[in-house]
Amino acid sequence: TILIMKAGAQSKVNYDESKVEPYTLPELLRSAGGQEIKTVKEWESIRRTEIVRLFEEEVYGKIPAEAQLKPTIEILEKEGEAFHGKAVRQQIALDFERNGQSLRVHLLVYLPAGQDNPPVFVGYNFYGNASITEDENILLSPSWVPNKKEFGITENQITDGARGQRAHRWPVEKIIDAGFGLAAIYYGDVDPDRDDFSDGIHPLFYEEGQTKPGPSEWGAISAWAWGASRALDYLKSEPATANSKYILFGHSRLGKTSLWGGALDKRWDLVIANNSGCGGVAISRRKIGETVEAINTSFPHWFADRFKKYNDQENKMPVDQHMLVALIAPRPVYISSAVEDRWADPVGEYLGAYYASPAYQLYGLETPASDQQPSVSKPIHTSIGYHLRPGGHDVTDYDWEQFIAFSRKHLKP
Ligand code: GTR
Repeated sequence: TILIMKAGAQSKVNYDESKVEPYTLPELLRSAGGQEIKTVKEWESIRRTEIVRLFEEEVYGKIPAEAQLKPTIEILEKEGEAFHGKAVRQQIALDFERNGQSLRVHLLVYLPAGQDNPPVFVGYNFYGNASITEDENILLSPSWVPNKKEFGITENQITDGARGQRAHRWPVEKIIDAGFGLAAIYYGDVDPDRDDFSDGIHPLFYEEGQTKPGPSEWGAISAWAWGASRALDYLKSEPATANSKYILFGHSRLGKTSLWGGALDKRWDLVIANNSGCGGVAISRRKIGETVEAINTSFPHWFADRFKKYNDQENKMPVDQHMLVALIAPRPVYISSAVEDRWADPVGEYLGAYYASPAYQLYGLETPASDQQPSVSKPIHTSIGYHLRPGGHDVTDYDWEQFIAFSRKHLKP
């Protein structure tokens, strides 16, 4: 947890299942005009489009159309040897320029040596690419980062002290051994995670005199979703990965990001959201753990401004988070929860996944059989996959074993 809850919001936290008030979810397969959605065609042409628009306008905020901007590419490292020759390391800078402003996004790519077009996990990290593994050759990003003494970060700058600090969340060598590539991006390169809209990608698209996005325009989560797609543009332009399958992975706020990114960009072949909680996969109407009001209070910059009107008004939302998962159909999606991560509402995370099933069923796909959350360490690997593991808010080897097995099963060539 990077930011601490502001006083007030925290006092109302409920963890008691028996205090969940009865709620009705917005209907997934009925259009705003009342039409029942019975076919893939109706889903894709009518309802899906409506739901994307609702999430854009009411929740995450719309990405400007001009943002499909092409960066200048600088190859910082072409072919580094990594993991005793098992992998090839590449480091790339994507330079975006507009309105006299510029933004540099660093991409770190590991590909299994000698393997053409491997499936690739693409994931954001919290403390810079150098934090994900001990590899000393990883370049340090100069972007703003929240201070963290234990990582040697005291002046909002990543230093050598951050190297390898998050290696336990990124079993890079195991990923390589399993035949997958990994592309890593520091999320603060795209938009520093603070309530400040003068930095990151947003200012490149301001009109004259504008200082922050409009009420229905992109917050930070939309910005991060956008950035992941720009990394994908690059990877798809490279012969070594042009025909790869792409898995968008994210933990926590970055799991919220992977779901929204996966919904917006159909080129993601598979989407994984770990411990994504409120604003991710958890059903907002349950109000267990983090609520809409709590998240909008602690992180006012994550969502569109308009999302704040649903503070303590979840029943007025035209969407709930199962509809976000449904937007990923028919592509496989994997949701993971942790028993002690109660702030993210593990039961609500399962239900968010489960209630997306009707969209997947339109495509004839297999979905979880029961609305009862599976027991601990009993993963489900249907088109909508899910597991609950012991422990707290984190990414563990067990999680990665499931991500890899699920991806193998569903991305067979
Ligand atoms: C918490 C926040 C969660 C989650 C988490 C994280 O403070 O309340 O929504 O995003 O941070 O990203 O680790």
